[in-house]
Amino acid sequence: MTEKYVLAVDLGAESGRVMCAGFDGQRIEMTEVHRFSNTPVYANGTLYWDALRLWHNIQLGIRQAAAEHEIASIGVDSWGVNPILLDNNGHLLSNPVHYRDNRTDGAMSWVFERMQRREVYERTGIQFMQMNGLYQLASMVRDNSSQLKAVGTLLSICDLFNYWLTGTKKAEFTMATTMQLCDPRTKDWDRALFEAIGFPLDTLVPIVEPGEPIGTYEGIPVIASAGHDTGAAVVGIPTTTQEYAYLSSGTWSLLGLELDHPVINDAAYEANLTNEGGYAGTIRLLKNIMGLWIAQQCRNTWAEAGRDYSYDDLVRLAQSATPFQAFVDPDVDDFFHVGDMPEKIRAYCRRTGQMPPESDAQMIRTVYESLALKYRLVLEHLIAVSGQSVERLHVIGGGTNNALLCQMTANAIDRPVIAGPAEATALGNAVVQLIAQGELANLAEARAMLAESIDTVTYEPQDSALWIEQAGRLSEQVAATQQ
Ligand code: ADP
Ligand code: LRH
Repeated sequence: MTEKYVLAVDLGAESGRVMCAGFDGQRIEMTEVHRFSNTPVYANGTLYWDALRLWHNIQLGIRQAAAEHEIASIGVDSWGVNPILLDNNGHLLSNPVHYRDNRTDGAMSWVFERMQRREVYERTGIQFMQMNGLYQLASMVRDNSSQLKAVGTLLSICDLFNYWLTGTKKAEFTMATTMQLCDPRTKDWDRALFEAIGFPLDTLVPIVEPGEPIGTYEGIPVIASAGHDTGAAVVGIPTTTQEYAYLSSGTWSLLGLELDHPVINDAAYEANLTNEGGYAGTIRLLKNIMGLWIAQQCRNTWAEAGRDYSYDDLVRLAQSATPFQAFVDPDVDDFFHVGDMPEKIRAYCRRTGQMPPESDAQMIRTVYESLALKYRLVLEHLIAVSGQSVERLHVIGGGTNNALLCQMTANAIDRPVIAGPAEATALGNAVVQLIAQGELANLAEARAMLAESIDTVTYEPQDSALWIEQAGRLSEQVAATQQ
C-alpha cells in the first residue's frame, strides 16, 4: 500500500518541530523534518514569544517536507493558554506576550472581584493558574491597554498559525478551553465571563472541533488538529487498555485521566483540577504541575555560570547524588517566573527548614525526586475525585528520555510506568488528520495502531514503601507552605 504523508507542526514551549508522519494503512512512522528552539525575548520589560521566527521556521519545515513527499495535509498544535489579538484588518496588534510575563500578577483577584472564584470554576472547570488566557485578557482591561481600542479578533497561538497558513480565522476547541473562557459542556465561549471582565464579545470567532478543515496552504489542506499540544499528546498514547493515567512530560507535567464528561464539583475545585476539552468528546481531568521547566531553568542558570550541561549530563549528575536530602513543592509561585532557579530552590529549602542542596548534582536530584513525589500526591487526588482506578501510568513527551525520572515516578506511584513515545504530541496531531481523512476509523483504532507502531519502555516500581514515606513528608511540607 502506498504511504500517506501528513505534517504535524508541533510548537512546545522549549522547541518547535515540523514532523512528517508516513502511514501505510497499518503502521505510522515519524520523521523529524525541522526542529527549532522557541526562545522567548524580553523587550522593554515585557517577555514575548517570538511569533515571527516561529512562523519563519514553520514555513521552512513545510517547504522541506513538501520537497520530499506529496503532503496530504498539515495540522498545527501549540502550547496552551496564550491569547492573541488581531486588529480589524487581521494584523497582529502585538507580538504575543509570554504566559510567564508578570502582567498577570494580581489579575486573578481582580477577576474574582467581578465574578466569584467558585463561579468561574463552575462555568469553566479549569484549574486556576495566573497564566490562563482569562487573566491575560483581564490584565489588559485592568491596565487600560491601548490595544483594546483597536482589537478585532481573539485567537490562540495555534489559531494564529492556522490563520497565517490559510487566511481563515477559527478558534480550535481543545485550545479554546485552556484559556478558561469556555464552557466544556456547551463547547462554546462563556460570554458571561467576557462580560464580567469587560472584554469585547465581538472579538470571538466560531469554535471548530479538531478534525475540521480550515483551508489550504500552497494547495495543501490544513486541518484543525487537536490544537492544544497536551490534547494532541493524549491522542498519541499508544494503548489498547483502560484504567491508566497519563503524564505528558515536557516543559510542564500534565498528569491526568481521560474521561467522557467533565468533573466540576467541590472536590475537583478543592483539588484545583482542570477539565480540558479533548479530541472526540473526551475531557482531560488533569493537574498542571510545574514540570521540567524547573530543570530547564537550573540548566540555563548553570550555563550562564559556564557549566554547560546537556540533559543527559543532568540525569547522570542526579544519579550520582544522595537520595532524599531535600524536597520542594514544584508548584509554588516562585518557580513559575524566569530566573535563577537554583537560588529559588535554596531559598525554599531555607524557608522550610531543610538543608539547601549545595552541588549541582544534589540540586537536580532534588528537582527530579520532588517531581516524582508530587506526581504521587496528584495521582491520589485524581483517583479520589474521579473514582477511577489506575493500574499504570503512560508517560509521553520529552521527559520519557529521562530514565531516572521515569523510574523514580514508577517507585513513587507504586505502579508500572510505560514510557513513550517522546513525540506523542506530533503523533497525536498526525492521527487526528488521518482520522479526518478516513485513513483510521476512530481514536481507539488509532491508539491500537500506535501501540503496534511504537516502542515503549516499562519501568516496574522499586522500593515503593520508602517513596511513599517520602511522599508523606512532601505532603506535610506542601500543607505547611500553603498555610
Ligand atoms: P515541550 O514540548 O514543552 O517543548 P518536550 O516534550 O520537547 O517539551 O520535552 C522537553 C524536555 O524533555 C526537556 O526540557 C528535558 O527535560 C527532557 N529531555 C529531552 N531530552 C532529554 C534527554 N536526552 N535526557 C533527559 N531529559 C531529556
Ligand atoms: C504544555 C501546555 C500545558 C499548558 C501550558 C501553557 O505545553 O500546553 O498544557 O497548560 O503548556
